[in-house]
Amino acid sequence: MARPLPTFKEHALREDAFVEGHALCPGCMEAVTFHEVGRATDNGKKTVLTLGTFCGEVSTLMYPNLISWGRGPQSPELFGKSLGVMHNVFESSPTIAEAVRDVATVLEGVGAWKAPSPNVVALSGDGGALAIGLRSLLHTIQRRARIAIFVQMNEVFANTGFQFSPTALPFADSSTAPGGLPEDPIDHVGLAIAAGAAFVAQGSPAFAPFFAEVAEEAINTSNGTAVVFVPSPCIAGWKFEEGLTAELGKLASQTGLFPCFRKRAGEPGEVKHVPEKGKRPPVEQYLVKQRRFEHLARLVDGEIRVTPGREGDLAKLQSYADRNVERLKKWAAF
Ligand SMILES: Cc1ncc(C[n+]2csc(CCOP(=O)(O)OP(=O)(O)O)c2C)c(N)n1
Ligand code: SF4
Repeated sequence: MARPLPTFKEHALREDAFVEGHALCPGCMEAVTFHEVGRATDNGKKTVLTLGTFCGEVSTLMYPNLISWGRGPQSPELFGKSLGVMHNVFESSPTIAEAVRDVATVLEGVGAWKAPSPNVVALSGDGGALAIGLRSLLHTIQRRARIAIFVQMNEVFANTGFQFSPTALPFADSSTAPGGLPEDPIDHVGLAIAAGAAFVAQGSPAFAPFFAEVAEEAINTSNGTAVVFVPSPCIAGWKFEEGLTAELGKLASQTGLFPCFRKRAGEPGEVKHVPEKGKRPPVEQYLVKQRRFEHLARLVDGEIRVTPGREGDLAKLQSYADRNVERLKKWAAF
């Protein structure tokens, strides 16, 4: 990295780039993520965002009536505060970001770009990055493109009707896989590391200092691709009560289903915010707060009631959480 990373306080005092008016659902984690990413890009460099089609795009760019990105009207001398947004097709956010970086590199090479090298940031959903766009993601990483990618992990194709995504937890209900599928989700962290990413992280803005560090480190990665997977509670698709977004963000890590993780290539990584086995909250504590799992277990008078006959499926989910933590520890040591 070119310079020391800012402290959490310095990060928090930076100017945001995600502004009022967006139409994300109240309680959507993506809004919190975008504020943090916005602050991390306020570092004196022009920022170019590429947005695939996902909730974070369709709900923030309704041109010409609504544009929720930018740092307000700035004078031309404040080039380092400016932010350009490129909307691209569903699966191509990393590829378009890579092209932006290539153009910037050529302009710098011929002396036509005299400002500091820009921040180039790709945003997409998990369907865009890990289902239809997996090729785009992995090849951009493999080419060591100097961009940062933030993937919103809501485990469904939300904006088109909550269809199944390969990141979905076993037995999570979706519109195209009612009751969910029994298979483990795709190993997204492992795929990004195996493809050669310079920095890979998973983290929820519910762990604010951790997420700020990870966002800053990703934006400031200059020797390859940085990929950050952001577990993103989706109030409309997961069907939880208002006010639970941060709690679900924390439980996702603490149960071992989506632990906080970070690793720089060639250095030991860390798995964080997940207690040792035996001290972790059982997965049903997380599941009963979401109606997408109500066929497995639900809360009755404050007590967890497992649906008769589904005990084995719950055990499978618990086994996945435990194996997931062990697998991430292995990737951390890779
Ligand atoms: C090639 C292609 N196939 C399908 C679509 C329709 N489409 C647009 S966004 C989307 C789902 C996006 O899912 P995800 O990336 O997970 O983002 P989310 O909606 O959950 O935020 C689909 C299927 C498309 N735009 N282009
Ligand atoms: S549908 Fe889900 S991901 Fe989309 S804006 Fe609403 S809460 Fe966010």
